[in-house]
Amino acid sequence: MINFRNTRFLKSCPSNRNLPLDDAAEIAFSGRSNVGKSSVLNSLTNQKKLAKSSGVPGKTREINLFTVNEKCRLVDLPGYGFAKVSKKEQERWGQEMTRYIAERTNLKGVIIIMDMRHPLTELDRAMISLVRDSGKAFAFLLNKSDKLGTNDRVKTIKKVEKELIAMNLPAIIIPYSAEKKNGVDELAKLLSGWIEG
Ligand SMILES: Nc1nc2c(ncn2[C@@H]2O[C@H](COP(=O)(O)OP(=O)(O)O)[C@@H](O)[C@H]2O)c(=O)[nH]1
Ligand SMILES: [Mg+2]
Repeated sequence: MINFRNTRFLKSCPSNRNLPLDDAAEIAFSGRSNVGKSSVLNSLTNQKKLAKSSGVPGKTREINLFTVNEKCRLVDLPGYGFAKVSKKEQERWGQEMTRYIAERTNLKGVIIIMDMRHPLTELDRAMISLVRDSGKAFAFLLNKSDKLGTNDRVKTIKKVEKELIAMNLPAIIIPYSAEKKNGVDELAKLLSGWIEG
C-alpha cells in the first residue's frame, strides 16, 4: 500500500506543454469546481494545505502536480463548470483537460469527484465520456457524505450505481467525506491497486 503522507507539491502547469517528464505514474482528480477536490487531496495525504482548499471556487486553473514518491504523482485538474470563468477560458481548459486525459501516457487513472448531494451533472457526464474514450481506469468519489443522513446516503449510492451500470460503466463508487476523513483508506487502497497493479 502506498504511503501518501509524504506527498509534496511538484509543479503547476498552465498547459500540457509544461508537464514534467512522464517518468512516474500519475493519478488525476477531476470534478466540478467546489466539490472538494483540494480537500480530498488534503485528506488523502493527511495534510492541511497541500492543495489549496478555499471557499473561493474556480481558483485552481492549472494542472497541479504533487509527488507521492519517485514512482507516483497526484494531479489536481482544474475544476470544471465555474460560472465566473469566461466561456473562452472554459473552452481552453476543456481542451487542455481533454489533451491531458487522452494523451498522457503515464496517466493510470482518474478519480471523478462529485458532490454526493448533486451527482452526475451534465458536466460530470461530459467528463465521464472523455475518460471512457481515453481507455484509462476511473472511479467515482462521492464527497461531502457528511451533508446527508444515512438513508439519503444509501439511496444516492444505489441510484448512482444503477445509472453507471445502465451506462455500461464500472460502478466503482467511494462514499467520502474530506471533512470527516471518511473513505480515506478505501481511496488509498484503490489508488495503490492502480499504481502497484
Ligand atoms: N461538509 C463538507 N464540506 C466539504 C467537504 N469537502 C470540501 N468541503 C468544503 O467545500 C468547499 C470547497 O472545497 P475545495 O476543496 O476548495 O473544493 P474544490 O474547488 O473542488 O477544490 C470548502 O468550503 C470545503 O471546506 C466535505 O467532505 N464535507
Ligand atoms: Mg481546488
